[in-house]
Parts: sequence; structure tokens; C-alpha cells
Amino acid sequence: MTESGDETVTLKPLDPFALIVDFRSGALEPHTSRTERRVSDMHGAYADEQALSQLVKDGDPLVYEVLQYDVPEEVGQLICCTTVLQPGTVGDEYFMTKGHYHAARDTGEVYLGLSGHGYLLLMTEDGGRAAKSMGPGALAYVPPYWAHRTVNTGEEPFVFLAVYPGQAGHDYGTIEKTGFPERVLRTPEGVVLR
Ligand code: S6P
Ligand code: ZN
Repeated sequence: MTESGDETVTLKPLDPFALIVDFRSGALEPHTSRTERRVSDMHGAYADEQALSQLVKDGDPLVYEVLQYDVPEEVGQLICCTTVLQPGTVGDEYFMTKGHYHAARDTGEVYLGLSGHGYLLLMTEDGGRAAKSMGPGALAYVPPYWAHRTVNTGEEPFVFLAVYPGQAGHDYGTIEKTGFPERVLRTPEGVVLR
């Protein structure tokens, strides 16, 4: 138990552990949870809703999965997980994650690129925006208060490791309403952020 000011935080004991991350595939062993998002989970995220509906009819492909070894969602804990974001497009927009603010806005996050290539898009509620190119070895810092979304601009899965505070939580609703300022598009001239 630790005390800081008026707050008393109780940490449940958790044994140290070591996991194996396969940098190429993103496999995390062991893991205790796996979340998958298919095209049908992404309604409203892409500009071309018609292209999205067609993809759903054509087999509803996997867009990404998140593998995690769960720890208590509490102050003091760190959550580690891998994301495997498949290559592909909806219309001319590259496959991407839903994107979120942390429900506890004052929590940051670290991303480490493991394989494949893409972008990390970031924004704040008061108009801040940023885009960071991601590839193997890229270490990106998501400061507190910044929403974040990743986009796969390559031909192979874009795989990264994320580490974030246990109490962070996820707010998807705000992004569903506002979207991100940039879309990442496949064009004849190459990748364009618009
Ligand atoms: C969690 C962290 C990542 C994402 C994952 C999927 O805070 O940022 O693990 O959850 O990349 O993205 P999203 O936006 O669907 O949670
Ligand atoms: Zn996050």
C-alpha cells in the first residue's frame, strides 16, 4: 500500500513474469486475452462506407488483433500488449485501428514498432495534431491527453508493442464522434496524409 496526499492506493500482489514476443508475427506467449476487430467492427471509421459494406459482404476480413497478458487495471501496473494490424484498404483508405483517448486522460503510452510499416496519428481535444512514421525499432511516445490511432501503409502486417498504465481505460466514443483530422490514403503517387 502506498500513500500520496489524500489518495491511498492498494496494489494486489502480482508475480513477476516474462513473455515471449515474436517480432514478425506479433505472437505474445502466453497471453490471456485476444481482441479482434473485423471490417464490420469499423462502421463509421472510414470515409467510404459503401466500400466497407462490400468488404463485409465479401467475407468481413480481419483488420487487427490485440494480444495481451492481463494485469490488474490499477494505478502502478503497466499493461503490455501487441497489436497486429493487417495490410489492406477500405476504398482508398489504409486499414487502421479504431483509435482512442485514454479514459484517464492524464495517462501516456509507449509504442515500439516490431515489424511492418505504418503511421501513428495523434490528436488532442484542443486541436493538436501529429503523425509519426512507424517501422521496426521506432519508439513513439504518446503523451497524456493525446488520442492515438495506427495505420498500416505497407504490404505486410504492421506489428507493434504497446505499454501503458493500468488505470488508463479506453474512450472510443469521442473518436467515433470526431474522427481524426488526417486520413491516410493509397494513391497512384504513393501514401498521402490528407
Ligand atoms: C492501448 C493501446 C493499443 C491499442 C491497439 C488497438 O492503450 O493504445 O494496445 O488498444 O493498438 O487500437 P484501438 O484503438 O482499437 O484500441
Ligand atoms: Zn492507448
